[in-house]
Amino acid sequence: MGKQSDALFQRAQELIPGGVNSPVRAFRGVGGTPPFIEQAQGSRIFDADNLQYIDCVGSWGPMILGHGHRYVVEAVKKASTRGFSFGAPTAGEIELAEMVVQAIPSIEMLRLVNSGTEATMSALRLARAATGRNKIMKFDGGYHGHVDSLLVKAGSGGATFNVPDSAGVPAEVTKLTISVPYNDLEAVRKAVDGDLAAIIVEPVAGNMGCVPPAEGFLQGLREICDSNKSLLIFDEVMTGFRVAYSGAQSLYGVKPDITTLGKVIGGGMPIGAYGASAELMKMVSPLGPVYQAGTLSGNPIAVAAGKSTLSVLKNSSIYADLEERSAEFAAGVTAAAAKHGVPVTLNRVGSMWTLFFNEGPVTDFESANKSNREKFARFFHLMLADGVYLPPSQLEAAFFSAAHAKKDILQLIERSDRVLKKIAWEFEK
Ligand code: HOZ
Repeated sequence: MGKQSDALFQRAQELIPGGVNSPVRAFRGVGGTPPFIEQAQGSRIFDADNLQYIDCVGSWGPMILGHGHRYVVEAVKKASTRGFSFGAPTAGEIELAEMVVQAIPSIEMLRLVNSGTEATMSALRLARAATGRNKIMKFDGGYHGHVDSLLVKAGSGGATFNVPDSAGVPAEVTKLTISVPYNDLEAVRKAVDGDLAAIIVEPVAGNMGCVPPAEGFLQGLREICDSNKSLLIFDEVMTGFRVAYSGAQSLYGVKPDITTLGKVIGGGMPIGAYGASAELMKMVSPLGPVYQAGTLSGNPIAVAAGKSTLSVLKNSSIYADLEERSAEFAAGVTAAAAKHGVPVTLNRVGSMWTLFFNEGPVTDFESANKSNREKFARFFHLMLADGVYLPPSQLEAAFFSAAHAKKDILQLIERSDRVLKKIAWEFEK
């Protein structure tokens, strides 16, 4: 990287594990030194050496409007002049809750928390309390934050660094977690039993790279949960207000019992939420016996960023535009790969996508892991050198924003074409 980033990374490694506050950022999935980011605007990020990149990470999902959207910046400025945190209720929390409830019919009530991890952890607690059961089912390569009981065959960083089951989690906890292959209803049916409280699923997997649900998969999960009297939890931290305003549940027409949210609903500020029917949510303290709390929950600045982001997204043509541009990108890159004879699979749902370096189809963790990681790393670094910032792991999703103009997409296709030509020359001859 540039001199400044290199120096900062050296300093950071003395003080912070791996020099980063979230493992994948350390670039260990691709090698090399991460650029230290100084600022961002629209579709671009700028590092400490003033190098500019087209940003395809978007802070891992939240920045659907692009960086520094005028309206969101104004809302945050205004909120911050009123106070950073009160630890007391505010009108903004009701307004954000109303926006979520209006957008997502399966949610009648919700609780705001500070991260996706808190949201999924709380959703599991609620599901266990509501059913009086103990077991949880998840999917191989599915990642729902660093909740103890969900770090079993987990995707994202764990899978990137080959530690899908974290140390420090008691076996007594993980023995209550069943993990089966994504998109495999037969495996789900075989593993279900009378002690299963809930199935938690990313309705579009985003932490083994982007892997869409097979036709009928989510409907099948709904039916299995209904007949087994288990709850269905959609982890929409990534997909909520991303693949559609009303989330993946509206896109695929399946209603979960509990939904977790994060990322976009905070517009880039730390936030999370879990929501469900009023009947279920009334089990949460102080109304019911499920305890969950947080000093910074409903933080007024995060709420202001979230509200302004959702109000720009609502009734806009943003989702149609994102679909059009993302489809153009996918077609351009796939054509370039075919032209140069590089086998790839580009998985995409709306503005969420991953380029895998194998023939595919990529439908689950096993097929995602068949991607040639060496080629991915080379692709990543050549793109980075050409001013494109991609997720530094094969097992993560990339994101476009409303600020990615047609011009950006054309540049991305052109740069991918150039890079794929080199990859073909280096690997395929
Ligand atoms: N595990 C996160 C995305 N799946 C990455 C978070 C981060 O590094 O910011």
